[in-house]
Amino acid sequence: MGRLIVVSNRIAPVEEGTAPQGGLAVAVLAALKEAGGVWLGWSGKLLDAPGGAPKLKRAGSLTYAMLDLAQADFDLYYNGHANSTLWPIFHYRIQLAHYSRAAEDGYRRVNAQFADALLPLLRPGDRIWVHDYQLIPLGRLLRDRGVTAPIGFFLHTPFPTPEVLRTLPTHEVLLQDLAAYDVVGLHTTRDRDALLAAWHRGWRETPDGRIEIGGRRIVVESFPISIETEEIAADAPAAWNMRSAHRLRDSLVGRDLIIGVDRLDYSKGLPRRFEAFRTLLERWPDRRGRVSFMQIAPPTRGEVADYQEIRHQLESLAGSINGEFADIDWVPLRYLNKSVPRKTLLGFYRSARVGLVTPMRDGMNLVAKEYVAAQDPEDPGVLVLSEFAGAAEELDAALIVNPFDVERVAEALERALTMPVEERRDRHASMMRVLRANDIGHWRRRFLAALEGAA
Ligand code: ADQ
Repeated sequence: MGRLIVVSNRIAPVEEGTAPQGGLAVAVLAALKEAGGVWLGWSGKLLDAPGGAPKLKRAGSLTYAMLDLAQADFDLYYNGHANSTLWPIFHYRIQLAHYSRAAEDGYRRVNAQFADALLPLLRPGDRIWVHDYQLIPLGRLLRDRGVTAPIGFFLHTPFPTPEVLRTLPTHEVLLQDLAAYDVVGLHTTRDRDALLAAWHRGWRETPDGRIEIGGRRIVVESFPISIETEEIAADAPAAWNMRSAHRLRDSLVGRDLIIGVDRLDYSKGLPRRFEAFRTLLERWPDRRGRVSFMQIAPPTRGEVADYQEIRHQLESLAGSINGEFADIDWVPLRYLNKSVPRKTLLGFYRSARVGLVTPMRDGMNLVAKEYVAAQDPEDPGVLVLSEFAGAAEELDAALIVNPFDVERVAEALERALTMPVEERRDRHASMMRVLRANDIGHWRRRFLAALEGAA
C-alpha cells in the first residue's frame, strides 16, 4: 500500500502531544499516520503576491505542506467562487449565489497553484484524496500535469439536483471536473443520485457497480461521514462533570435545556429555529420560565456580506424574543457568538434535554451525531432533526422535522420535552447502533478501500 496524499483547503497541523479538533481532522490524521504521507493545504497566511513552494513540516511519517496564498487570489477563490457561488448553490440557495467570471478564474488559478505545489511532492505508488468544494478542479488539473495515481474526491456539502446546479453557468465544466476522479464520494444516496442525474445520459453502470463515464470506470458512492462514537460516549460523563457543565446546569436551576450548536451560516436554519422556539413559548405558555434555549453559533466567513446579514437578523430576533418573554429570573434564549472547546461541548450536549438541529440543507451535520453519542443512555435527551440534513438518512429514530414548517418544529420541541424515558431510551439505542456501525474510522476505511480498488 502506497502513501496517502490528502489535499484540503485548510490544513490543521497538530502540535506534538495535543489532540486534533473535530472529526475530519481526526479521520485524516489517523489515515495519514497509518499510511504515512502528505497533507497539503492553505497555511492560513495571506501575502501581497503569490507565494512560492509550500513550507514543509515533518511529523514522523507525515509531512504537512503549507501553501501561502496571495490575498487577491484568496478573495476570488475562497470568499468569491467557493463561498459566494458554489456554497449557496450546493445548499439550494440560488438567490444568494453571486457568480462572476473573475471569481471563477481566481478559483481555478488557486486550484492550479495547489496542483503545481503537489506535483514535486508525489512519489510512485501514492494515492491522492482531495476534499470539498474549494478543490473540485484539482483532480483534472493533476491529470493534465501527467499524474496517473488514483485520485479520490469527497464532497462535504450536499450535491444539488440538476435544475439547481444549472444555475451555475459553468456547471458543465464542474461535471467534467468531477468525472476526472477515480472515486467520487458524497454523504448520502440523495446526493449521489443528484450527481448521476446531472451527468444525464453520459454514463452507464457496469456489472461491478462502477460508473463508466468519458471512457473511464469510476466509483461514485455515498460515504456518510461520522464521528468518533466510542470516544465521545466514553468522554461525555467526565465532560458532564466539568466546571463549565456545572456552571451551565446551576444557571438553569432545574429548567430544561434545548441546545443548538452551529457555525453561524445561513444554511443552518437559525432564524426559523429561533421562530420555532418563540412559537413554543406562545402556544404552550406553561413552558415559559421552565425551558431555556441555548444557541452556540460562532461567526464564520465574516467577509461575505450574506453572513454579516444573517448575523444582524439573528441578533434582532434574539433581542425580540427575549424582550417579549424574559422575566427577572429567566432569559429564554441564550445566544452565544463564540466557539466552545470540544470537551466542554460534550458536557453541554449531555446537559441538554433536546438537541435542536434544523438546517435548511446540510451535507451531513456532525453536531446531530455528536449530540446523540454524548447522551446518558439511561436518561437520554431527544434529537430534533431536519429532514434536509444528510444525517436524517441514518438517524431516522430522531424526531424528524421539515424546518420550513415552524409550527411543526415547535410541536416537535413540545413532544421532545414531554417524551417518556422509555421512548427516549429506545430512540437513543437505535441511533447509537447506527453510529457504532458507521463511525469515523469506518467512513475513512471505506473511502480508502474504494481508492485502493482504483489503484
Ligand atoms: P459544518 O458545516 O461545519 O461542516 P458540522 O457537520 O455540524 O457542520 O460540523 C461542525 C463541527 O464543528 C462539529 O464537529 C462541531 O462539534 C463543531 N462545531 C460547530 N459549532 C461549534 C461551536 N460553536 N463550538 C465548537 N465547535 C463547534 C461541513 C458540512 C457538514 C458536514 C461536515 C463534515 O457543512 O454538512 O457534516 O462538513 O463533512
